[in-house]
Amino acid sequence: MNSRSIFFNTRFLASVFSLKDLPVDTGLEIAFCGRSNSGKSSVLNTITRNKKLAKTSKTPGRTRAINIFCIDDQKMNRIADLPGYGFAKVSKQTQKEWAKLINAYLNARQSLRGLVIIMDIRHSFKESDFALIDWCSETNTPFLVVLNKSDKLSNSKIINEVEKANLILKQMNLRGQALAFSSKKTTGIEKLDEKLKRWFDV
Ligand SMILES: Nc1nc2c(ncn2[C@@H]2O[C@H](COP(=O)(O)OP(=O)(O)O)[C@@H](O)[C@H]2O)c(=O)[nH]1
Ligand SMILES: [Mg+2]
Repeated sequence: MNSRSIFFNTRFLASVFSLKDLPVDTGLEIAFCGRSNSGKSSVLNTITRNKKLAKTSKTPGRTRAINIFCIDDQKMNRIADLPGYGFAKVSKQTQKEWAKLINAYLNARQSLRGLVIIMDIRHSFKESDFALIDWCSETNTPFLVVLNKSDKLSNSKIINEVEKANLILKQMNLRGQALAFSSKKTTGIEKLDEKLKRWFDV
């Protein structure tokens, strides 16, 4: 791990339930999105090396807000932890409201630099993940697929899943790539760190 990581001073900025409450739309923002329980908050905590930064939960569907974190006070570079989608146990109405908030965020946010789409490596590319990938494709927004919880699989299965994922993206004619990650073991942290730095242009 690079000791000069730009993410070490990341701090919580705001938790918003509506777009009008978002911090000012300048600088650059990278959104962490994915299905509920895929490990969005854990990946964020791993990349910032701060286990207490974003709340993680064993119970899916807990995060209803968009949580914004500031990684750089001067440039106002930020990470947005979006609510998880696709959690069956909340009401259809609540799911609709979350989807609406995520959609509105994606379409409104001028400072959005790229999407980190987090999936459980064992259950990747669900319909809701494809909806995000399609949105990235239509809007020409860079994205990265993070196949999290790789510690749950053997090395050969990990390689298999990454290859499968990259093939899916290639067949869709997309520039996005997939990488294996484990918040638990910090596998893949260098690659993710490098990608995010490039997006933030630092
Ligand atoms: N084994 C394993 N568990 C993980 C990993 N990342 C997250 N988890 C667990 O998955 C659950 C959901 O994580 P969380 O970060 O809250 O997911 P979110 O809902 O997408 O923000 C928690 O119980 C985490 O401890 C990982 O890389 N490996
Ligand atoms: Mg979360």
